[in-house]
Amino acid sequence: MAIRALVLSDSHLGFDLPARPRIRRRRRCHDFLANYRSALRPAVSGEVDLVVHAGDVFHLPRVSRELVYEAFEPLKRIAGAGIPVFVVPGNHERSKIPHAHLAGHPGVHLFDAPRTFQLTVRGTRLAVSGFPYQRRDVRSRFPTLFEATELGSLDYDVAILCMHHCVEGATVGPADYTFRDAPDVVACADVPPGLAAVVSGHVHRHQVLTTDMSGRPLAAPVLYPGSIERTAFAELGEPKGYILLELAADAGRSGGRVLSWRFESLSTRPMIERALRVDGLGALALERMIRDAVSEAPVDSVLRLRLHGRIDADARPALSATRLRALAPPDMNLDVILVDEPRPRRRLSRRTARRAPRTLDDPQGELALGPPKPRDRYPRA
Ligand SMILES: [Mn+2]
Repeated sequence: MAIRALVLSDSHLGFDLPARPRIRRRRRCHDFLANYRSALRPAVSGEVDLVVHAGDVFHLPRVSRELVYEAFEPLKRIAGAGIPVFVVPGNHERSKIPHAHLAGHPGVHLFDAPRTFQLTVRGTRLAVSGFPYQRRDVRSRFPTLFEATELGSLDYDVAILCMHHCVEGATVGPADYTFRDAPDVVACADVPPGLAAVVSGHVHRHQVLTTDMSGRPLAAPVLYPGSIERTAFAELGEPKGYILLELAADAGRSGGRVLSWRFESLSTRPMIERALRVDGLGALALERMIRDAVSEAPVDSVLRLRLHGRIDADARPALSATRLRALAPPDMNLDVILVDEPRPRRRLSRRTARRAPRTLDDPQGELALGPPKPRDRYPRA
């Protein structure tokens, strides 16, 4: 009988959730929490046999105890109902779940180090292996990390590997950037035999890899559920959701196999990016242009306006955080990028990057928590 797994990743809880907000506006943190709860619904209602969270539970390594409690409360409830939960610490939590004692439950298993958890599900011996995100050189270290899970020395019918890494051939971004042979990318040839599947977070676009770059089949499929909401405009247009997976033992294949998988999509905020030419516009004309763009977007959208051209000094006040806030409906997240300005002054937006300078006429200095600058080469995975 098939084993049913729910796999989600990159919930980025705490995205746009400042500890002490100075300004009241719609925060995107609620979008992430809502989709997190929706993604777990099939587990809460007992439709699956296990749950894997493949990393980046949180958006930042330092989060409040309240948020950790909020994240793990449904996982502990699911585990308490007899459905084991497995969690991979990702790069955003720096390979370690914060306040991990709040995650403590005999049915919630953390990959705090390379290891394998063994259990029997419907008479099938299941091995769930995994390791936390490796910051340095996962490409050369992968074989050693996998060996350290000790899966190779165990008896099992079905095995899966849980991790938080790019695998060669995975794609992201508007230009379909493809991960190839960088030190932070796992080589296809290293995907080991003896597994039904690899499930991974980190890549925010949902995808399933079954072959290497030259079309040869992988030893096991690599499944990415992708992030549960869009963390960046690079994810614009991508469906967001989670994966339901059916696994079974197979006499002819060590580690069993994937019987079926299904991507379940979640509802997301409309995300829109628009380019506007603003050369030589006065304050009034600029404000009208922004107002028109705002009124054409759905009231609950995440809207980014990319302004091209030189902006005159007397038009600049129209771009202040206060003015922009006043223009946007309360449920909209509006962001303005000055494309032709030098970098440090580009982002004058409502969602200001953490270390960015204060916005023009915002005396209190809105310093909302933007996404951290990840060390990863490409993009905010
Ligand atoms: Mn991520």
